[in-house]
Amino acid sequence: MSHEKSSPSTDNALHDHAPGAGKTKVVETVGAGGEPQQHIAHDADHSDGVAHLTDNFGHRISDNENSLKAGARGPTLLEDFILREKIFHFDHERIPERIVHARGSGAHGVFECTKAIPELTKASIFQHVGATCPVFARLSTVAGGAGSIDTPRDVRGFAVKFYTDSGNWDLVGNDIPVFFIQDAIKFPDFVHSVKMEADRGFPQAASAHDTFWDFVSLVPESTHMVLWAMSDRGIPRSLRMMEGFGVHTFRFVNEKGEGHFIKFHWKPVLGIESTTWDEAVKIAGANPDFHRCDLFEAIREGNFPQWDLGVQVFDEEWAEKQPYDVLDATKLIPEEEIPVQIIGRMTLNRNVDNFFAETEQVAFMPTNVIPGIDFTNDPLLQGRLFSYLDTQKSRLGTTNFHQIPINAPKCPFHNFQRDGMMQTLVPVGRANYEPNSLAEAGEEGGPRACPETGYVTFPENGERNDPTQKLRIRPESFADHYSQARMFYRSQTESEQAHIASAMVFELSKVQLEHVRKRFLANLRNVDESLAKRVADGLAMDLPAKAKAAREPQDWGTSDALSIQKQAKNTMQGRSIAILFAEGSDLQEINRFKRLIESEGGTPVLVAPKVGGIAVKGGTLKADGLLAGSPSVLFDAVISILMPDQAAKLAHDSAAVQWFMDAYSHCKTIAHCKGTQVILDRAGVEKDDGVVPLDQFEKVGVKRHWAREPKVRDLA
Ligand code: HDE
Repeated sequence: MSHEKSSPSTDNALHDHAPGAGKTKVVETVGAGGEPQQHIAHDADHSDGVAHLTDNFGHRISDNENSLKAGARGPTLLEDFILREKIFHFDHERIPERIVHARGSGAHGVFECTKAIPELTKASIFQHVGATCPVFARLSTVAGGAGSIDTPRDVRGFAVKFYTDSGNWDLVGNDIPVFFIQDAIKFPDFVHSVKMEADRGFPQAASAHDTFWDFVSLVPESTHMVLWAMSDRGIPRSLRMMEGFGVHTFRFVNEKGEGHFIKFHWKPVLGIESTTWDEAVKIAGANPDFHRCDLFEAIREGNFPQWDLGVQVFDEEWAEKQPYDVLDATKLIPEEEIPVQIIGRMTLNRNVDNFFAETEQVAFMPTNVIPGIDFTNDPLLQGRLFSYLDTQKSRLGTTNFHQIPINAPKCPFHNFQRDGMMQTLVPVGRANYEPNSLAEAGEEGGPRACPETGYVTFPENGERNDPTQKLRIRPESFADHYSQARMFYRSQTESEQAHIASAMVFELSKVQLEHVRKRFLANLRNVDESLAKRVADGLAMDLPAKAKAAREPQDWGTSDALSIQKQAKNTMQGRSIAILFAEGSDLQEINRFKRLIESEGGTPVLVAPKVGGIAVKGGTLKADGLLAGSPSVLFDAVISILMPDQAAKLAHDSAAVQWFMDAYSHCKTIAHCKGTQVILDRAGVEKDDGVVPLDQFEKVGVKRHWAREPKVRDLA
């Protein structure tokens, strides 16, 4: 892709103006013509080596402590433009939060093509192995507001903006491969039902309430996704350990104009990991920003999270033979049927400099596609193609949101769009329309359409369809709402199935409308009778009659790719492991474990009853976290190195006892010295494959010991 010369129509005069002519921090972004541009990020004036505080128009401020008053004790004057500008700007700091996905964390990174696929797509980024482009990813929860907790039971958004040399490509997906509804027209209803209830304004960031379950029980197509949300996928351990999915069927188009259907997948290099529900709830109290901190700190420490991008590729002929419709976003394509081929890798390697400017103002749009990637007729996707552009205008306030650095493409862009609020480009000349012949008079004529390289829509968007009819109907091929939900449930391990049942019991126990619970149970019988029975028993309810299914569900077998536990990785990589110590603990031993964890790519965290510096055998040691403030839910495994007298003391400290009790009941590895036994006894921790002496830690590793679960939780 050639970098064209900047057209006068989009010349950006921003770069040489900055408040106070300051020279503080220079941020490089991309100009309208694709050329790098420098913006001065701070409003400080460094011209004589000192940072001078100024107002937004460059006037130096003499006093930032006192407003201007008529007399020392008199009224504040309206003429105090410094005070008024400061308060005025502050009053308008907030913009409307996203109606969904308001809570999110973002990071910059790079995408690299690892397999060239020109036979499938002409997308520039997939033409050569080793081709790279910058990316920005925003990972989010869906239902809660911007300040809500990171670990509710919820779907997670997985949005990636690829700044390619042929324009921005936004892959705006989720961590679950299917969706609640089939048609965009139901989205406002669905979202209203899951957000806090309209009259009372609660619950925040939770699906465990009447209106959500009322909606999903009335809309059987949501059942498949409800199972995913109630599974451990709904409570991820870390944003770095989630899968991502494009959800819809998209289309690749190659140079010859041939199309292939595709599904996008992101596979985390660290493996998939979730929490238990009890753990998620406790993390919310211990650190409501758990996921945001985890992502930020991992990147700051140089432990860059990575995901492989994969595609499932199939053609229309294959699609026709399936017992479901590939245009139906409530269905997935089992990986056993169409394997996922890995074509690239994303590495997030740079934290944002400013949360608001980047993570808050980033505007994702599924309409951002590049030549070689196209949509399909999925009616959910088609609705999204309108919604995202529209929402940015209300969130960011102007049609010129594409000029905000995080949203601007990093390749040239030229057109005749003009003016609008907050216009920061300064186009020169008269050419603001086309066609024009101004060039013939020696004037700048502006850009022209490019038939050879421009975006061409794939012509056959009428799959199994008669485009001459206007109909408001749901195709018959979308009618099976239960078979894949059944396949999902039956693909889970015993303990994962128990988690789904418990999650449903918990959520439905919060539903006060009895008929809603019954209706959901009646639907659930179509998924799996034993699951429905289990949930009914958990609620002490009788099973209602089975709901009539629009189409009788079928047994479609199982798929291991749907289970987290079946794919679990036993690794310290990216995991954080607590080392508990106290007075007299052996420094050498502590350091040995620290080194081991670090060499395996994990993060050791020292936890002690006091943080400032404790006398240990061999020196003084500071802790990273206070025992009472660092519950074991924050770690993936725990190690305890305590002298018997200190252990005896801690055995009477509920924080210490709870620390081990939780690590045990959350099925984590506990490696401990002999002295610790007295606390373990009080915490009810019994020996098993994961409760081991210190010297076995390396062998056992950092994984969950699910076989322990029936001992610590009623899985009935
Ligand atoms: Fe979204 N969605 N969505 N969505 N969505 C938004 O756009 C919408 C859907 C997803 O980190 C909004 O900028 C409609 C599916 C993510 O900034 C809004 C429909 C999937 C994000 C919107 C859907 C998603 C959003 C709110 C049904 C997975 C966060 C703010 C037709 C494939 C992006 C915004 C970020 C955000 C509309 C369904 C993923 C209102 C109408 C399916 C990851 O435009």
